[in-house]
Amino acid sequence: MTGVKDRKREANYTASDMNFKRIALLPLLASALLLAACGGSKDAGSSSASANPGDGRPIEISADDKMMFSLSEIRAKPGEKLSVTLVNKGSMPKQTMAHNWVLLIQGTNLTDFNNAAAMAVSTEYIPDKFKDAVVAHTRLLGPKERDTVTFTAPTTPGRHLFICSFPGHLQVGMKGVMVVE
Ligand SMILES: [Cu+2]
Repeated sequence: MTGVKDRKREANYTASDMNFKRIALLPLLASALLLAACGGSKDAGSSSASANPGDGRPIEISADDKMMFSLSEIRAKPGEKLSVTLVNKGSMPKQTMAHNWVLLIQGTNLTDFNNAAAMAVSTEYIPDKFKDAVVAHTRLLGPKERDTVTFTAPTTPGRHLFICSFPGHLQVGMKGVMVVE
């Protein structure tokens, strides 16, 4: 008699256990589907980036006519090899609205650099005089253009500023920081 009772109890347990599992699995399944969907779009992104390759850790930053970088902070390991891609998603003509991405060494006087950059039209606003202050920079990009620069992150831990050196853009906040740690 007791054996039957125990078996019944056991059956009840497994039934409720299965119900619980089914309920618990639902959100898991949903998130797995979401993950798969995100993974798919990520793959599409990286395959389009491979048209403009770089063998460092890929980092994509976009900018548009609102004069803001999509990333204000990039984290990197000292001396890490990085491939930074800048994408200009804007539509205004290059003469009035172009962007670049310029990473500066620590301690660069931003005002001095930016003033010199504004005069350096023939070198796409990268001033010769401050060449040593530039860790890496992309080309100057007009609408719908993109460029990748591959370089070694600074070996000195700390905060390293990056800017757009097109005249006037730093002043409205087109800058960010690479945190090396
Ligand atoms: Cu800009």
